This record gives sequence, C-alpha cells and structure tokens, in this order.
Amino acid sequence: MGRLVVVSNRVAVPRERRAGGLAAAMHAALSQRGGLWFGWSGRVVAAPADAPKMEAQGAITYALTDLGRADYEAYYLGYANRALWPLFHYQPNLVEFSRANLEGYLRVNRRFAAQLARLLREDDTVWVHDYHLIPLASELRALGVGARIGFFLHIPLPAPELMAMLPGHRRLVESLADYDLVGLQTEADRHALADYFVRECGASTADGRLILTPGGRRFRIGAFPISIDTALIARLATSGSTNAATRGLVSSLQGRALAIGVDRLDYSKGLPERFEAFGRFLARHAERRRQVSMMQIAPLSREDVPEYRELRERLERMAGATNGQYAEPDWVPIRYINRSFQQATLSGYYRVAQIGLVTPLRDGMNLVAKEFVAAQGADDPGVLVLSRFAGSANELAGALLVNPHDVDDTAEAIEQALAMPLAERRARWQTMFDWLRTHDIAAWRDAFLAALDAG
Ligand code: ADQ
Repeated sequence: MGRLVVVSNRVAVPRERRAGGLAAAMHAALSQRGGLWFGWSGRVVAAPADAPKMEAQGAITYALTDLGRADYEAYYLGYANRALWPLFHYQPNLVEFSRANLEGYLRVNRRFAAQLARLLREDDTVWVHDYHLIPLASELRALGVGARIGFFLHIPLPAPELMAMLPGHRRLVESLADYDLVGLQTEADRHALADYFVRECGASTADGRLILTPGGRRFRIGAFPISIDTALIARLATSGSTNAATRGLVSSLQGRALAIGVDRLDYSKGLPERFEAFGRFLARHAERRRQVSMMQIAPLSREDVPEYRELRERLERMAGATNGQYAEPDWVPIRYINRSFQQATLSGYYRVAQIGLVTPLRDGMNLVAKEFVAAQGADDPGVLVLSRFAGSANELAGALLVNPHDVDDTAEAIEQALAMPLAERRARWQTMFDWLRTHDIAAWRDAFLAALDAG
C-alpha cells in the first residue's frame, strides 16, 4: 500500500498543539501508512516561497506553505469564508461574492496543486479536506496526477436551488468529478449532491452513489458521518470530573444545575437564538430562576471577517441584557466565556452539566453534541438538547431535538430536560453512547479510506 497524503487548509503540526479528534485520527493513519500532510502554514508573508517548507517527524512529513496577503484575503477570508461558508450554511443573505475573490480562490488552489504535485508518487492515496480546496483535484489532474484522490466536505452541502445562487457554481461543483470519491457528512448531503449533478450538469446515476458525467467522468459519492474518539472523551471526562477546574466550577454552582454550550463563535451555531431561548425559559419558568445557570464557551474565530465581529458584539449585548434582567447577588444566569480549553477540561465540564445545548442553525455534523454524550456517566447522565439541523441529529436519537429558529421550542426543551426522570435520561443516553462506541473517529476514517482504496 502506498503512502497517505492528507491535504487541508490548516495542518495540525504536533508542536502547535492544534489538538482535536480529526488531527489525532489523521496522525494515526499517517503514521501507520507513512505519509505527508500538506497545507497552509497559517502564516501570511510578503513574498511566499515557491516550495513548501518540509518538516519530518517520524513516519510523517509536514509540507507547509505560506500565503501572500492578497491570496489570504481573497482565498481564505473572501471566497472560502464569506461566500462558501455562509451559502453552504443556508445563509445566502450573508454571502459576499466578488469575482476577484473567486479568482484568488482558484489561484491558491492552483498554487497548492503545483507545489503538491511535485511531492506526489503514483501509488499515493490523497485525501483532501473541506470547502477551501474543492477544485484541488481538477488542478492536480491538469498537472497529470493519476493517483487516487478523495475529498471530504466537513460542512453541509446545500440543496441545488441554493447552490445555484452562487456565481460560477457549476464550474466549482463540477470540479468534484475529478475526485475518485467525495464524502459528505449525511445522506441528505449526499442526496443534494447527486441531485445537483443530475439537474445542473446532466449527469446520470442509477443509485445516487456512482455518478457519470456527460463528459465521461465516473466518481463515487457517499455519506461518512464524522465522529469523535469516544473512548478517549469518556476517559477524560471520568478523570476530569474530579480535577481542580471541574471542582471549581461545581463549587461555584452551589448545587444548581448547569446547561453548557461549547461552540466556535460563529453565526452558524445559533448562539443569539440560544441566548434568547434561555431568556425565554427564565421568563416562562420563574420557579426555575436561581436553579440553573447556562455556561456558554465560545472562543473567537475568524475575527478578520466583519460578520463575526458583529456577532460578537451582539452576543455581548444579549448576555449583558439577560444577566442585567435576571441576575441576583449570588446567581448569574449566563456565564459567557470567549476562550479555549483543553479537551480534558472541557470533558470534565460536560460531565458535570445536566444539559448540553447544541443548537446550530446548520452544522455539517457538530462534534460537541457527540462529545457531550461521550462525557456523561451512566449513573446520572445529562440530557442533550440538539438542533434538528445538525448532521449529528441523524445519529443521536436519544437527544431532545429542537428547531433553533423556534425560541419557544428550545425554551421548552430546556424545561423538559431539567424535569426528565432519571430512568428516561439513562435510556436515552445509553442508546446514544452505544452508537458512539462503535461509530467513532477511527471507524469514520477507516470507512472513508477503505471506500477510496476500493475505488
Ligand atoms: P466546527 O464548526 O469547528 O467543525 P464542531 O464539529 O463542533 O464544529 O467541532 C468543534 C471542535 O472544537 C470540537 O471538538 C470542540 O470540542 C472543539 N472546541 C470548541 N470550542 C472549544 C473551546 N472553547 N476550547 C477547546 N475546544 C473547543 C466543522 C463543521 C462541523 C463538523 C466538524 C468536523 O462545521 O459540522 O462536525 O468540522 O467535520
């Protein structure tokens, strides 16, 4: 078997400690097979070099390339994060399209392909990740690369009607046909992609999985729901439940219940709606005031994008207003924290929470929902309140599913979770935990690579 080559916008170099399930899963696969991880270094420089900077560590080589300022703005901030991200998350009103940004996006993909092509061997298996790099296979094929290339989209794939709003959509989506396998998070996403190829490109497919384009390309698409390292999170939660950070949190609650939310500060995560729902819950259930606190952990992300700065200001106002309205000298309804925590600390926090609030307006999968479940203990598990629009809602049947646009619905789910008898909590949690035990991140990675290798 040849090497595995992973390509993603950002590379999880071990010394940078961009830890997380995906990085760990990729590292495990890369060290088993030997391999290369190629992507942006995260640096923006005046004059980027022509070749990536190579760094070998054991069986893995990292190839890191810098971006120039104009490329960073057009490719990363502009096209990836102000056109593709909002559109694919069903927010066409937030799309900022410009032809210059599209050109920058294509230019960077071409540049990445040129740098990567020189490093590839014929028997490599290449695995490209996410919306930043959709046209990468086309660019590699144009340079004569014949290796197997797979693509996994971490975010939702919108319905064809929505996709059609994007100028130049056909060229972009059609370039997916240059992969051997395109993986999506859910069956609904797979269906949307098959539909797009049939309706917009005149492709044919008998089963919605093998697609034949009028130009003669054949490629496969499939749903591969991403997951977490279930055993690791469960272990971290057990040991984390008694560490100093968790003990500090628990003692500050003074016996009150905790509802926890953990999300990058992103408009797809439904945070204003969640704050509003918690306020509505307090308004409706006066008897619950002082009995429960919500803790929202939301590290800042993409601060160079104006919509993210606006969202931050909005959340600060909302948290302040709710706390101003309901807080008592010894109780604050919303604890709002803009920083990151180690996985072990987060797992301990999940463990002691009675409710997990995961209410995105759209989410490819949402790993926090899975982490919350994995972190619960069998004796006294908490309840997951989960948006029906998160990919994970397809798998987590024991959650209380809500429509995050319906603030009253979410507010009532919070009450239902608090009132839920222990036996029901256990039954709901057990089905989800059993599922996650077998459907973990290693199973996801192996399923994708087996499908890619099988052709
Ligand atoms: P994200 O949009 O980043 O991922 P998510 O799936 O929830 O969303 O993953 C976030 C990860 O970051 C989780 O593992 C979480 O624990 C961690 N995290 C969040 N806040 C943190 C904090 N304050 N400190 C430390 N860690 C924190 C995209 C898609 C998702 C898809 C994933 C994987 O948008 O839908 O599930 O990729 O494919």
